[in-house]
Amino acid sequence: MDTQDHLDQLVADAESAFAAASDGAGLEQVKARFLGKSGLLTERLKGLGALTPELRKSAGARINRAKDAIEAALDARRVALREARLHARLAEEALDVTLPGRGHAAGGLHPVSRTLERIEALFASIGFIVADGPEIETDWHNFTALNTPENHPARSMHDTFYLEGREDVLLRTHTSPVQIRAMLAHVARHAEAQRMADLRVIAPGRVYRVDSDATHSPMFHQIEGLWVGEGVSFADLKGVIADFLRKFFESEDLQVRFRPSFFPFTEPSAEIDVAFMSGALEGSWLEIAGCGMVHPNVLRFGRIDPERYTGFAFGMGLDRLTMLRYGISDLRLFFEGDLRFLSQFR
Ligand code: 2U9
Repeated sequence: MDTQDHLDQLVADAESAFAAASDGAGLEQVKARFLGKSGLLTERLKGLGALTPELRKSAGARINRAKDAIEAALDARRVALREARLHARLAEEALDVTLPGRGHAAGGLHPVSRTLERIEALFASIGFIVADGPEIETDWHNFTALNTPENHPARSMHDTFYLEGREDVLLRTHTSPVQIRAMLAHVARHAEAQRMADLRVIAPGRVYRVDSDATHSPMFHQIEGLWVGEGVSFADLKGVIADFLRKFFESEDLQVRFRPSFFPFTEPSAEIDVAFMSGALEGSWLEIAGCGMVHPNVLRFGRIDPERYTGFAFGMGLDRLTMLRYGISDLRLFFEGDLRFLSQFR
């Protein structure tokens, strides 16, 4: 039978074979060579059967000690390999927590959006709802329902963008078609009622006209308002507008005047001017909006009885209001996306 030296040699061989294995899969292969079904140690155990009972006992004990030693060496190598893997991963994924942070590029609302939100909030506080509608409109909603005659210059190709090959579909030239849609929806909702509730809407949005220079852009922003109800008068219009403008410009002593004017959709109509009592623009009158009492024909197109109900409407250029509020002199700055300009409004 084997001497102790041979088993020691076997254990030593296993230890160095385990040490040579560089990963888990390799190690399991080496294990099979010693401890597998026909591994070197297993063969020794099988050989015990040929010995006498006394010899078998002591030889068996020695082989089992060798087996324990090999298994311990195997476990130690498994642990060592697992730790090496972990260290390699930690080194690979190391974070340098001392690096300076990237910081946050804080965005902000566009100045025209800020103006829009301010105006919406001011009108919401007196019961107006915000309405919107399509930017591609029908000729009926944009012109006909607004009492604009067939031969009106605004309808010409020089002023209005029509969709290619169509005469009845266009890019809206004002947000007024939104109020036409709002009137029709409002009337439908009150069809059963004895008396129609007041309709108060503001309609902000993009509008389009064939026009382009330092003070005109082919796309610009409007905000229009409409209040229809029983007994709504020009006095209400003046009060609402003057109140709004003083709040918007944060100037209680702002002067407001109404000059007679003409629009197809209102009668009478007026242009609204303001004069500041202090600041860079002090003393000069600036045109700021248009307004008027809704034309009876327009009410009829909205299915509202002009004998019973009256209304006022107004329209303002959002871009122009923004320029005045912030002291901006070139409209094109709004549409260039230059951060040196925009970041001043954060
Ligand atoms: C309905 C009835 C009437 C809206 C109105 C104006 C006068 C007006 C201009 C201001 C500057 C356009 O952007 S601008 O160039 N607007 O002067 N707008 S009354 O009247 C309406 C709207 C809808 C149903």
